[in-house]
Amino acid sequence: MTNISLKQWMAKSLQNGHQIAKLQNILIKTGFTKEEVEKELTDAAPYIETLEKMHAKIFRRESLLKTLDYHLRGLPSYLAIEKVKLPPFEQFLEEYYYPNRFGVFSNVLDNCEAKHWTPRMLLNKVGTDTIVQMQSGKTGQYGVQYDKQVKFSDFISMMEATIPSDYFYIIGDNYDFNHSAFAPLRKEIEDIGDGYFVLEDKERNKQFFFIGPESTTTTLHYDNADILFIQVYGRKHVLLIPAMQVPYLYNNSDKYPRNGDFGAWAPDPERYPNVSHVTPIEVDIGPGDALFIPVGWWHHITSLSASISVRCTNLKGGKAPRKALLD
Ligand SMILES: O=C(O)CCC(=O)C(=O)O
Repeated sequence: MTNISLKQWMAKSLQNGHQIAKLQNILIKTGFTKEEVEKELTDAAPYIETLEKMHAKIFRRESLLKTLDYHLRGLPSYLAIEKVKLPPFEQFLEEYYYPNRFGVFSNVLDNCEAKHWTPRMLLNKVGTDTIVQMQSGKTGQYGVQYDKQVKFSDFISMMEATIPSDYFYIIGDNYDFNHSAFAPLRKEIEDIGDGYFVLEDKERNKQFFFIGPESTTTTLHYDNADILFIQVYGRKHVLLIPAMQVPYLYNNSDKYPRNGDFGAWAPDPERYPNVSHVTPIEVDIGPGDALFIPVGWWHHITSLSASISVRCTNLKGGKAPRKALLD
């Protein structure tokens, strides 16, 4: 049996916990002889044993997450949307950051110049002729293949045309290119009160701009950082799924599920029965609101109008081994 994709399918099935006997039957139905299947399974025995152990380990970890999710549901604050004023930083750490609990905050920009931003106003700050990088023409997930450069004034004119579109969007991943162009904006957003951000050179840059028209969509994913997501202009709809519910998301490969059903958050309950255990939280945010998206929480974000948002990952806080969350 030399077919590599068939071998990969077998490995994946074993990793997902399917029984050898079931694989044997499927292979025989696919046209392999009993002898061929037996030889393959004998040759692969050491690998099969390792995969079975790996499955058992993942199963135990997922059971632990499910148990923690079950316990947390006992706390009314776990899934409740309660919009409050941004608390003093120590309180924020205790009530949101350390317990990995999401939060919706209002009036975060009251002391910031950024509260006055409109797309046209950014032109004066960034420069009309400044070249910026955006995503353009994407057909699925974002990626470098969609990076395009454009004059900032042309970008703003496209935004002002008010045609809902996911065709062009400046996102966090365009940060390397846009870093110096957007530097003048950064100091206008950092004063959100009581020392939330690390402002030393390396860290202060971890503020990423998302600027685009109505209908931009960032499909379901998680990040390996705690995020304070500040909505500066326009409105966005956000769907959030707690980190503890990841065992119900059929995600074995990436921080973005490859499956389109999940990207648009419309999973078919017949194909994905465990999804019924997921309790998504849905919230709209507008100018001056911020969302705390704790590390590992899944999110899906759509703009309901032309929008400017800033993802801040330079929050003060513990230095957890977040690299461990990367697949
Ligand atoms: O606003 C968006 O489109 C996406 C933001 C996001 O997913 C993030 O900051 O991780």
